[in-house]
Amino acid sequence: HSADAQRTDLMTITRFVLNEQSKHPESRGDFTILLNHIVLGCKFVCSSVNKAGLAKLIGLAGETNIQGEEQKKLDVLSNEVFIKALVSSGRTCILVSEEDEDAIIVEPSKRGKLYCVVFDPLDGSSNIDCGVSIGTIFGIYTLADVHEPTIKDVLRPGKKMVAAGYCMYGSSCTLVLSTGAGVNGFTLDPSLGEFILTHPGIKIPNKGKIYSVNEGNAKHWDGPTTAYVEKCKFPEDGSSPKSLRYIGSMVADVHRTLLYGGIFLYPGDKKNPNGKLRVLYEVFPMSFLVEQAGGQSFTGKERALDLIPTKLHERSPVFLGSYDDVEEIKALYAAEAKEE
Ligand code: P6P
Repeated sequence: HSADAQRTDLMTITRFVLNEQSKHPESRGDFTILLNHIVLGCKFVCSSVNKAGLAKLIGLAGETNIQGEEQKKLDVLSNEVFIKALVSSGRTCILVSEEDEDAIIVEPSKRGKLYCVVFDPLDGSSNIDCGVSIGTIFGIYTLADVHEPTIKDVLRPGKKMVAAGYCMYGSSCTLVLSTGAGVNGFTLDPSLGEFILTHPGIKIPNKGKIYSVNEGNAKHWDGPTTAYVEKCKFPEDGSSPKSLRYIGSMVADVHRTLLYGGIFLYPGDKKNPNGKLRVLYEVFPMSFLVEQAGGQSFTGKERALDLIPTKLHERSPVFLGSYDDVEEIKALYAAEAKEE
């Protein structure tokens, strides 16, 4: 009987968010409308990414298609789709995209009073051609009051975000979302065109057996990162070494970390003291999700969500994942700071 109940009681992301909304009687449904437009963008990108391989085969991607139009690169296409979806929601006032140097101030007639959205429309897009999972990452701030939006409305610490999420385009299309009350995962059922709740209440294990870092940068790492990775490989307490899993696509590496536990590191190094990952639309949203799932995220100096960005595309080192694993690397950075 329970299996039948499961099959007929489909919890779609729309129903889920409406249920959340009903807990806030004062809410006018603006967030639900915004989220529905983000979901629409994810569905479109999912279908385009899945066709990309095929498009390449039939000579569409990158060359002129049968109408003689230049086929857009997927990351450019995804960016346009999300900007159009977010603007047409009528609930946004300022957007920041990894693909656009400057913030996008929504024109007044289409401006909503409430939300600022920062996003990477297709993170890891260099992995498309070899079929590695890629994803969209987004974070949402609200404006305190109605005013002419400026980038000051998005240069705020990640802890001020009201929601964050990612959509991973892989063997299945999975959207993981937090609105500040835990983390939930939804999988797209293409036959319904709906995201169905498949991972309710994601909790990251307190300690994991996996570390995830690009070992190819080891030559340039600082002392604490070098010491930590050494401990993962040659533990002194007789425990077994951790496994290394590194996909090189942040959404895939973070999704695995959330579900299986462990630690994901993109440290700074001598070449790039701030590492590679962007604060607003990679570090903040992923840190928000990991904290909501019971883990933590650290920059090498402070809690990642406390960081106050000064530039839209600023980078930061990040160490995120299982609470106890991140504690260990925090202790190594604290010890180094004490010596200085
Ligand atoms: P590296 C993908 O290009 C990306 O922005 C993230 O998705 C990923 O975590 C990182 O860069 C991989 O960087 O230097 O290890 O190839």
